[in-house]
Formats: sequence, structure tokens, C-alpha cells
Amino acid sequence: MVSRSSFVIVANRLPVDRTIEPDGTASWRRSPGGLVTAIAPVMQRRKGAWLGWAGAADEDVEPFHQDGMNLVPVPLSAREVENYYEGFSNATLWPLYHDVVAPPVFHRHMWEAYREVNERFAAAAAEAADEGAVVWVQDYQLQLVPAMLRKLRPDLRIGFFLHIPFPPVELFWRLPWRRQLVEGLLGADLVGFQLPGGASNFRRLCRRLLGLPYKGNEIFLDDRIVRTQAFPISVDFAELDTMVREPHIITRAKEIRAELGDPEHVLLGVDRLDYTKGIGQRLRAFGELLKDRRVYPGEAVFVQIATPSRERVEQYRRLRDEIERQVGRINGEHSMFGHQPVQYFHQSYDRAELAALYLAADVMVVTPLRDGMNLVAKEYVSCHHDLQGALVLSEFAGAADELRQAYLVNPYDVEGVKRTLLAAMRATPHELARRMRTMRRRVATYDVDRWASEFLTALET
Ligand code: GDG
Repeated sequence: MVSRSSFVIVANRLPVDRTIEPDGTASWRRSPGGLVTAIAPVMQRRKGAWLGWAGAADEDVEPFHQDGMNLVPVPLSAREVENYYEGFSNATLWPLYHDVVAPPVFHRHMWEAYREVNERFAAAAAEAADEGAVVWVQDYQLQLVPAMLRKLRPDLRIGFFLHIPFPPVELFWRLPWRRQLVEGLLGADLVGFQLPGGASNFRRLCRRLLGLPYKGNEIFLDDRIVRTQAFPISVDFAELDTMVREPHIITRAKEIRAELGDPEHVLLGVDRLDYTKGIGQRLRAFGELLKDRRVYPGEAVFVQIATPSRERVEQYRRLRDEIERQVGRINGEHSMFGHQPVQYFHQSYDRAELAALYLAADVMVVTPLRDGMNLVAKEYVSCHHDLQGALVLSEFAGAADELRQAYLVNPYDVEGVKRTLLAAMRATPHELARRMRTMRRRVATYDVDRWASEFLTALET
């Protein structure tokens, strides 16, 4: 039993991963990923509690402290991981909310597991929160929690933030449990989205599905008002900006370029291996540039980091095979002795290595088919105080709303992506600096602290 907190984060995962040391003892390490990167600093400052799954099925882990955070594990059985997490969250909601770029599955047993797990998180939050506490629920895995929690603890102030896009009414409508999900979210006092478009999709849905009136940002329920608003998430600009000025990062960036054979252009992609990220689309464009002889092998190297993700979900397995086949084909056709045009890594790296990679890259290629925000784009910008480097960014990433000076592309348009990659590779330093300066000003001003504090201020007032 832990003491109750006045500030509680509820998220699918705890912000740590367990590592087993050579002597067999277990320790916890802060995990990579958008959500963690964004909220950990805020948590540490407010000394709150963070509720989430610890990452191993069928295991009861006692609450513990780490990095100034109170961590409260919520257990999941292997069946629940399969049905609530891999199933309803990642095979139903994830594709449905991302423009159905892959077909969602609709299974009743997965929905049941989702409901039950959401009940457990709500009960744990009710237990951990002090009288009148602020509870901030995160993301699509826990959309039923706000209403469940309000029922248990009407004294709390409840916020919800959706990290992925909220789809248009026409797509959401397919969901057999559409009413339950919307009612779940309406349990919050404030529902936050990445973009104004997501918030307005949600309000329209509430009117159409439940007949609820709204005005401006506010939805009117019988007995209270739910506010809906966009809060574009961001990155820790200052941390990255400082990191890339450190000598060992600068040295490592140079080393990376040398190890790649000092090509004229280093292109970089960093993504979870996910079908929404448009990895295949960008590789195809790069492969065609080589084939058309508009880029020569040896002139450019494309480094693709594809962090392992959701490996037990069928569509992710298939995606991995497809991408690896594609990389093999491009390299098979265009490699020379000692040089491979695509360097593909299905691994994850620590933050320092990632920062060195960003620093080393001339062109950052971010081409999702749909993305709530995309932190990688903002991280790249944060790493280029030299004002060099080009960001090629999909119009379908939330980040494109703010980073208007990026080289914007439609990832479905292969010719357009090819043209834009070439333009980015051939831009003058002056042109790059003009674009980068404006983008950096934006990310420096709207950093992750500002995101969290704007959300919490809106929630607490
Ligand atoms: C969701 C939404 C939204 C990646 N590989 C490694 C690593 N990363 C880090 C990146 C970045 C984060 O993971 C990925 O964030 P993204 O925003 O790009 O994408 P999602 O994981 O899909 O995140 C997204 C986000 O939530 C936040 O709201 O922007 O739209 O889909 O920070 O740097 N970090 C380390 N090693 C790796 O190998 N250390």
C-alpha cells in the first residue's frame, strides 16, 4: 500500500523497463517511447504517482520508487495482454484511429478484456488518488477509465489526453462499442487532443451519437461541462540542445558518418516498426532514386532505425518481413563492395546514440501515413543548433501543423517524395538555415513542459 498522491498519471505502461543484470538481479530503466519521454520530467517535479503495467504478464510487482516517481504496477494476465493490449488496443483501435491504414478487427472477447482491464486501472487510480486529486489518464488503451473513475471518485479532477489522432465520425462509426467509448471519455473534465481537428471530430461525434450540444470547446452534459481542446505534444528541447553540444556526442556523430563511408548525404529514419510510419513508402522513393540514377550509390546512405514494436501482433510481423525484403532488394541491386545504400537496424538505441544520429543526419525523413504528432521530427529540429539539416515531413503527421518550414510531402505520392528528397539533399546552407531557424523557434517555445503545463492549467482551473 502506497500513500495517496495529489497528482496521478494513469497510463498503459509504467515509464520503466526491467533489465536483468548479469548477476540475476532485476533493475528498472527508463523506457523509450513518446509518452514516457514527454511526461517523466513533469512527474518528477510534481512527485506524483504513475500507474501502469510493468511489462510482464501474470506478475504482481509491488509499488516502488524510481527517478523521483512513485510507480504503481497494475497487473495483466497473459490473456489480457493478448486481448486488451495486442487485441483491442493495437489491432482494433490503433488502425481504426489511424485512417484504417490497416484493417481493424472487431472481436467481442477483445472488447470484454478491454473493459475489464479499464475497470482495474480505474479502481487502482481511485485507490491511489488523494481527496480532490488531479488524475491524468493517457491514451487510447484507457478510454473507459475517465467515466469509471468518476463513478468511483466524483471528487477527483480528471483529465484525459489522446496521443493518437481522433478519427472522423465516419470511421469511428464502424466501432460496435462506439457509444461506450465516447461515454468513457466524457467522464473526464478535460479531453485533450494533439490537433484541433481531433477535438472537433470528437465534438461532432458526441452530438451525432449522443445528441449532446456543444459550443466552442465545451460539450454540455446534463449536470456538467466537458472541455475539449488541442494540446500539441512536444519534446524536451533544452535537454537535446544541450546534449548535442557535448564533445562525446559530436565525436560520435562524426564517427557514425565515417563508419557509413563519409557519404555526401546521410538520410535518416527513426521509427517504431509500425505500418502507420510510412517506412516502406520512403524506402521505395529512395530505391527508385538509385534506380533512376538520380542518386548514386556511395553518394547517399539511408539509415533506417526501426525499433521493435508489438511483435506478437500479426500485422507487425508481416510488416517486418515486408520491410526487410524491401531493404534486401534495394541493397541487392545497388550495393558496391564495402557500401550498402540502406543501413537497416531492427534494434533500439540509448538517447545519446540517438542524439548523435540526429546530429549526423543531413536529411531526416519522417513520412507517416497518419501520426498523432511525431516526436522524432521535433527531436531532429532540437538537435540542429548548427541550423543545418533538412526535415522531410509528411503532411499527415500532427507535427506538420507546427513545422510548416519542413519539406512537406504526401507519402502516398512516390514522385513527390522523390522530388522532395532530392530538393532536401540539394538545398543550400542558406535555405536550410532559413527553414531550421523558424522550426527551432517553434519547438523551443512550445516544448514538452509547455505542453504539460498548459494541459494541467486548463484542467486545474
Ligand atoms: C505516439 C504517437 C505521438 C524511437 N526509437 C528509439 C527511441 N525512440 C523514441 C523517439 C521518440 C519516440 O520514441 C517515438 O515517438 P513518436 O512520436 O515518433 O511515435 P509513437 O511511438 O508512435 O508515439 C505519436 C507520441 O505518441 C507522443 O504523443 O507523437 O504521434 O503515435 O521520442 O526518440 N528512443 C530510444 N531508443 C530508440 O531506439 N531511446
